[in-house]
Amino acid sequence: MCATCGCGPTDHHHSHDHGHSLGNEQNTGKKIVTVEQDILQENNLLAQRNRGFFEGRNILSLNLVSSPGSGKTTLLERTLTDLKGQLEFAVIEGDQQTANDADRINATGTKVTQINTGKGCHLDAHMVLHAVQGMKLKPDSVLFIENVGNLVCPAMFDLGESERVVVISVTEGDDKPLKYPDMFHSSTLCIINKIDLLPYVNFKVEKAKEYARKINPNLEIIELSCTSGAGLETWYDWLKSKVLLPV
Ligand SMILES: Nc1nc2c(ncn2[C@@H]2O[C@H](COP(=O)(O)OP(=O)(O)O)[C@@H](O)[C@H]2O)c(=O)[nH]1
Ligand SMILES: [Mg+2]
Repeated sequence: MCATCGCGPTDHHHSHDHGHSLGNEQNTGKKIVTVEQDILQENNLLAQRNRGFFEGRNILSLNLVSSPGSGKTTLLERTLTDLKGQLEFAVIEGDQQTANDADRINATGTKVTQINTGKGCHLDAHMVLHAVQGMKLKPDSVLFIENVGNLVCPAMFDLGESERVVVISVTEGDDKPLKYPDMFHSSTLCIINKIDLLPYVNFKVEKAKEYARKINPNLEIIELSCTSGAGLETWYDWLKSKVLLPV
């Protein structure tokens, strides 16, 4: 059990090749600190295993985190379409229910695996390990992992990713970095999406950047719009620069 959100543990050790549906685990409320430490410790070990797998194959793995609806899947659809033939991609989609996002990714012709977390509000390293085992990922490729939409719990769960990318949209309010600091602290890049809507909302880009850098002075920030295409080239340049990094 995640002590922060009460979602289910990864009590899920049998080997299998089906998608995950976790939930209905008991919450007794006893020894909650110990339980959380144990779960995070186990998660961290598996995350290191994932990281070794990715590094050994020079796979750039990006964990996309955000609130629901900030535009993660749309950003992936644009990226996979615009960079088709330039980079090799695969995607893991995380949602509590449905394969809607996997269907959207599949329509771009990209290899995708959907994980359904049931009552769980985040992906964990164990789920990613299983997904990856069935995906036949190519070396020197890019793996996008779209996490469950939630700015809280995914921050605690290392998936073994190379980088964490937090996406916020201008309809969410510019103080999100201050309200959810763990997510911004643990990310390398912050994408501010939906800038086409700036004329209609009370979102101050400079304030959002100031708050984000107050939490994480090293955070890189890219403003873009998946709808208009503004700023996408900067995102693609960032992506390509990461892929070219030596292992
Ligand atoms: N106006 C505008 N809408 C966007 C933009 N990016 C995504 N959306 C819309 O935001 C909604 C949620 O997008 P989605 O990609 O499903 O978000 P996710 O839950 O983070 O994966 C959809 O209706 C998208 O069309 C953008 O740059 N501008
Ligand atoms: Mg999505």
